[in-house]
Parts: sequence; structure tokens; C-alpha cells
Amino acid sequence: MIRPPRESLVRMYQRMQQIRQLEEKVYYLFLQGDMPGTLHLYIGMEACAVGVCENLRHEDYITSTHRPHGHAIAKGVSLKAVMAELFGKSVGCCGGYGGSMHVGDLAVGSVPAIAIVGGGVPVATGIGLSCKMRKTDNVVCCFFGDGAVNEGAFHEGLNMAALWDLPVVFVCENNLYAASTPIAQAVKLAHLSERAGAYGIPGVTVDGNDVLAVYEVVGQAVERARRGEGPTFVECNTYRLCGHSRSDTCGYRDREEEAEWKKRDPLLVMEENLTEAKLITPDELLGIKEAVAREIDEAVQFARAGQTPKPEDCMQHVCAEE
Ligand SMILES: Cc1ncc(C[n+]2csc(CCOP(=O)(O)OP(=O)(O)O)c2C)c(N)n1
Ligand SMILES: [Mg+2]
Repeated sequence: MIRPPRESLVRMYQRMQQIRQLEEKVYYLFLQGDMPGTLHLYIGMEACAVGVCENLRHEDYITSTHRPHGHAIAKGVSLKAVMAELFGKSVGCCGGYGGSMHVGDLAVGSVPAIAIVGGGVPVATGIGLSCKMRKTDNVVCCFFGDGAVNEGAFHEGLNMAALWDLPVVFVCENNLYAASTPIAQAVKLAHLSERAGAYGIPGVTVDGNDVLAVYEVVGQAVERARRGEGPTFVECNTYRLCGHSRSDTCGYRDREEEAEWKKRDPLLVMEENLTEAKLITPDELLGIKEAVAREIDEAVQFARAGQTPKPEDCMQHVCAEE
């Protein structure tokens, strides 16, 4: 297994803590009625976003879904900008116009999220085509859930990316459910990565709760894409340790199944891996955790102090600018 440099390991742990702690705080604030809109939390899936984005450069891109906070933070959108967006403030990453389901910032290659299931797939293919036509070696990582793999847009996007050898890594976060629908009721295959064969591209299944495993597998896919050899389909097996959306009590899930996955919480997995390999001490981990908690408090203060967008500006950003 590839062992990333220590600074990379520390950054991955810090990013996972940032995502986890931001979401726990946001859930609390949301239930208090401090935030407008709706909420889909990423708790339990942090290793996917962080393991993927650790392979990316600033100039690379990601596309995201209705569950986008973790993707955006992993690609480099600041905690303050994400938090302010969730509060609907002008200093948010989308000027307060987008809210939870659209966070992102093109300035760091995080395409504002697309909440239509499967909708990001053809967009990622289009960005991949742009990267290729402009003769850059930039890549696009396209996040989507298991619910997207039966959408028409998914098939069209993968087929075209495969046909034209576009630099796209398709990252399926298979958390076993699309809202309340278990994967076995939607797909006959044992592994969604088998779908890749239909498009003539490599398909890999990886433990999506092990950030180092995701980092390694996606690293190979990103390098392949940069070399101009085309897309890869990576299936990350994971689980959301929370409801589908704000009011979901998960009545369709088995409590034993939930307990089993909780033992494999991606943060615990990483803490165990790092301390067992003596790469970091428990005290250092605690220090990172506490520093992140302070960052989250600052982000909340920043967001609360922001202004809401002015009603007279509502037509701004409606049409694409040249
Ligand atoms: C085309 C489309 N159909 C239905 C919905 C409503 N919807 C929002 S999230 C979701 C489930 C998505 O499941 P999955 O792709 O597995 O992602 P997860 O929520 O598990 O991360 C559905 C059906 C939607 N947003 N878009
Ligand atoms: Mg799912």
C-alpha cells in the first residue's frame, strides 16, 4: 500500500474532522431553526471526499450532489464560506443564493453542486471534454450516489467520456441506500463497479471508509486520466451514519446494520491506522480535533455576522457571463 507523506496524512485527518464537526454543528443549528432550506448530511462518508480530493490539484475539478458539504470542503472551499452559504449570507460561497444543496466555488475547482440525481455526470463529462480540448492535463472527479447509476444521464455521460478518453474519474459513493431504497432493490449486480465493463473502462471497488485505500485507488485513476488514457469508475463502499435528510429517522434500516457500520466510522479507522503505524500520537490527534472545533466556532461567528443578499440583486448571476 502507498504511504502518503506525513503532511498529507495530517491534512486528510484534519479535513475529515472539519467535515464531521461542521456537519454536527450545522445539524444542531438547523434543528434550532437558525438555517433556512433543507439539509443532507455526509456524516460517515468523509473518507470518500477526502481520499479523492487529496489526489487533486487546485486546477482540477469536482462535481457534487445533493450531499455536497464534504466534497466542497475537501476540494478547498473554506469552512467560513460553506457555513455562511448554509446561513444564506452574501459572504457564502454562492453569495447566499444556493444554500446547502448547491455549495461549491469554481475558484477552487468545486463546481457548485447539482442536486438532480445523476445530473453531475454529463456535466463532468463536459468539463473533461473542455480540459482535453484546451490540452491541459487537468482532471475531473465526479461524485454521485448509488441512486444515480440507473439514471439515463449516468449512462450517456459515462459512455461519452469512455468513447473520447476524457480525463474523468467517476466516483460512486455506494452507501447502500438511495433515500429509503436499498441497493439490492435497484441493481442486480454485487458490485456497482461491474457497470464499468459496459463502457469499456476500468472499474474498481474500494473500502470507502478507509481514506488511505480511497486515496490509493483514486490516485491511480487520476494518473491514468492525466496521461490521457480515459476515465475510471471507482465504487466506494460506505454508509451514512445519519438520516437521508433532516427529518429522516431511518425506519427502513436495521439497527444492527447501523451498529456494525458505526464501528467502522471512517474517523476511527483513520485514527487506528495512524496510531498503530506510530505515524501520529493520540495527543496530536486531539490537538487537531480541538483546533478544528475552534475553526468551526469562528465560521459560525463569521456566518452570523454576514448580510443576507439584497432583494434588488436577485437577477444577478441568472445568465452565464462571457
Ligand atoms: C432525478 C432525481 N430524482 C429524485 C430526486 C430526489 N432525491 C434526492 S436525493 C435522492 C436519493 C439519492 O440517493 P443516492 O444517489 O444513493 O445518494 P445518497 O442520498 O445516498 O447520498 C432522491 C431520490 C432527485 N433529487 N433527482
Ligand atoms: Mg446512496
